[in-house]
Amino acid sequence: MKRIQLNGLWHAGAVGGDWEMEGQVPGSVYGDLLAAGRMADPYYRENELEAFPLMNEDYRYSRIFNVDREMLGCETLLIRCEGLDTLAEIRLNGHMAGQADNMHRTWEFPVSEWIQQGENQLEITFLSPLKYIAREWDSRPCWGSTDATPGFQHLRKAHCMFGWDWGPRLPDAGIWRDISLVAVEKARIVSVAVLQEHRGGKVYLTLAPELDEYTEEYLTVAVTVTGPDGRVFHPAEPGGLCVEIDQPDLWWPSGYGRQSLYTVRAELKLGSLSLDSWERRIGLRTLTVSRAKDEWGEEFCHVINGVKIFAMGADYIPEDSLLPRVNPQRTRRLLEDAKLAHFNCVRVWGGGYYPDDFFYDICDELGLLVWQDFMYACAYYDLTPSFEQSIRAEAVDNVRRLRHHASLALWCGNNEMEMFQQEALRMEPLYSLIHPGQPLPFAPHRPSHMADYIKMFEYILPEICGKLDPQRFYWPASPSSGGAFDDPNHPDRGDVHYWDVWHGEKPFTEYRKFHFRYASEFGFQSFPCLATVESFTLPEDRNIFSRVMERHQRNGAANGKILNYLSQTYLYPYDFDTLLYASQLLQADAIRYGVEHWRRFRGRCMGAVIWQLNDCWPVVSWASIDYFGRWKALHYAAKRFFAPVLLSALEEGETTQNPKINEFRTDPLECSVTFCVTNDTMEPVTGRVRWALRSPSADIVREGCEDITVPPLSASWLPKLDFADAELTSRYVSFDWEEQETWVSGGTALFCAPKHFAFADPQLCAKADGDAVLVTARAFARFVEIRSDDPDLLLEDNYFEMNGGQRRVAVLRGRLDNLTARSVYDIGREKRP
Ligand code: BMA
Repeated sequence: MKRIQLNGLWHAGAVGGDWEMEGQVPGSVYGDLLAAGRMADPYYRENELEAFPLMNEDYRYSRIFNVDREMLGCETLLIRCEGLDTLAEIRLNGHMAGQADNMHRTWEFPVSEWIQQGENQLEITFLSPLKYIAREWDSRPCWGSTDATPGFQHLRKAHCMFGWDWGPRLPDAGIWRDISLVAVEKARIVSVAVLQEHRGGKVYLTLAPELDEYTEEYLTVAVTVTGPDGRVFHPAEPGGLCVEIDQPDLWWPSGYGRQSLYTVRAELKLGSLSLDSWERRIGLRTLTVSRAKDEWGEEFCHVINGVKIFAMGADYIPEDSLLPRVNPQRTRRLLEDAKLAHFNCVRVWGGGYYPDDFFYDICDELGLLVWQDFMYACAYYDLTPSFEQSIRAEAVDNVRRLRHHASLALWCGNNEMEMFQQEALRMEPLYSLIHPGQPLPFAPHRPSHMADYIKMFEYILPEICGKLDPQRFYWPASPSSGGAFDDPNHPDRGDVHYWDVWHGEKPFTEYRKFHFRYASEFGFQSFPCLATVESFTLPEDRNIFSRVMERHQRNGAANGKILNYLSQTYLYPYDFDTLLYASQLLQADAIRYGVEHWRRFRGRCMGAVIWQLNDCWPVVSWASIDYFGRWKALHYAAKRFFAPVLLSALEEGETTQNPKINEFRTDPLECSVTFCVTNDTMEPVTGRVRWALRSPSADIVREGCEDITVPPLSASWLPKLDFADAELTSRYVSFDWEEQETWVSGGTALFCAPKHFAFADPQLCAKADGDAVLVTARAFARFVEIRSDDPDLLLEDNYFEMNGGQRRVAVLRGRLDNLTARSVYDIGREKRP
């Protein structure tokens, strides 16, 4: 097989426009308009509003390429497009070679009849996505996320490009992935499925090549498998497709073992002539999801090589609204930052696009299990014949492309559509009673939607997965309890999306009322840091209720929601920067509350996947890492609460029993702490729990310790400690878990809201000390934040607790100019000069 890469510089411009610009391929219209100075930065202030209508135009890309005689001699010639966004007409030398209408597909257009030796002209016209969805919406209105442009679901394009409750409306277009001319000689390899059988301590690989043949001649496929140690394995009999691997070096997720990868190579041959080859890295492992029944209902957990793991991670969204800016270096840094925070799992959310191969390669290398949604989210779909044909081809393309990845844990049909449909079913009767004649806002507009849902997610997609990737678990939706609208968000079965905290405005303590089997979405918003806010604002915009700040808050009136939660927890911050800081502490504490609770019930709960990992532009959102890759307090907290061995405290105090302090109560307030050590390693851990009741100056009032051994993959509770005599607002408990005198995990617990605690001034001082920061505190300091003039400074730890004393924190990246430190003590106090 021969290939001419057609990436590079193309001519580009709006159809009917009297101007032209350079078109970078792969790239996009917005990318090229920006580069040509024909559009302002859409992330700055409210520039998005100018950028959006530009997609009412059609845009044309064209280039010339040369073809030699040898190429022309091949059996077939194809224009191969790895990604066309979205509605495109492809012309070669003026002939219509084909049309595309699905950005998630790989397109091939036969051009043998039009191609010529020498110069050829390829032209691709992208039709306005906005005009298309508006037309479709007019003829077939149906509910979809109201944060996106109506009708988005009628187009197989990343839904969030039309806006989401964390993303801008920038429905870009273009040749967003590689494009080439492919010449097939005799035959080629379309794809290869690799099946694994683990038996008797060995692994047996069976390859199933899919070929595209243009000859009757006898073809063979030569297979080799190369181990991470360089050992080469061949099929027992020549030309065979089965390979036996003895002493297999198994692939494990992060925290459970190595991420060993084997390289599988299949070479298509005609006699000794090599026609084509296929080479991929795979991991040897068994990987599934257990739904075994148990005393609580039905478990839902990933099982790797027979080991049930607790999934720790977050939901991943597109890394940029302008896709050309996504690249392997940026993705690797993001995923390495996830691993640094002890993630072993990421969920690729269904409202974006199927990431590039490099995303999965990196997950394979880092040991991050991938929960892979198909790209459907928060919308009803009409399963017309053309839509069905399109989504079948889309699924085949992506299952074939991704199925060899070691990290791919499961396929999931869609995001939240079983839940919305079931909700609609449940609520409609009541709603029509209360609002006669008015349809329920998110009700399906057509009875066919229910049937179409079942056909798509409980027949078409599982059938394709079953055929092309039979060894991988398929789950109909997230959340689901198994399908067929059977109570998809049931707490005792399947996965759940829990939003009473945040969307439901319930207090953090609410998390403790639930023992979900697998929480695949839960979240809390915060503002990004000042440097990130400054990237899209003018000084006069830096008020959370300014037009610009609200433009960069897409979840309705959520800036007010943050303030509401803040009022329950912290003193009122005096300045904008402190408000940003306080919001991040809220987010970190909220999520810590939930995750620690579910990890204390390891075995019953086996997954905590936080909404969301990253941002696609500078915005107020649920992300733990912002658009510029800057860690919020939440990501530092995740590094602690996702630690393989975690000591956490179930504290009882005012916030858990009587948050409204003016309410008169008859029964005494319980002040107690119950410790629990969760061990998510495959070895038993032995260590000491040290605790101390302390004053605001961190002086010890009372202390104790206990030595325990925690079996592997389990959680051990210690007896409850009663602190009824503790002064509510001026006593706190510190706790630490040490193994062989080395600190491993710990924290502090208050018995009242931080706003009511009598913090002493810790007089924090942070100094550079070689490749570390030395922090000194003269009293208890909560959520110590170290900053420098470098907003991209990354430390081994930050936003941590100090019980007075000193701490040395290593620098992972960035500069240490003008170090400053602050803590909760500083919230609600005038800034010191
Ligand atoms: C869930 C997700 C996303 C959304 C998030 C925050 O619904 O599936 O659609 O962005 O909550 O609201």
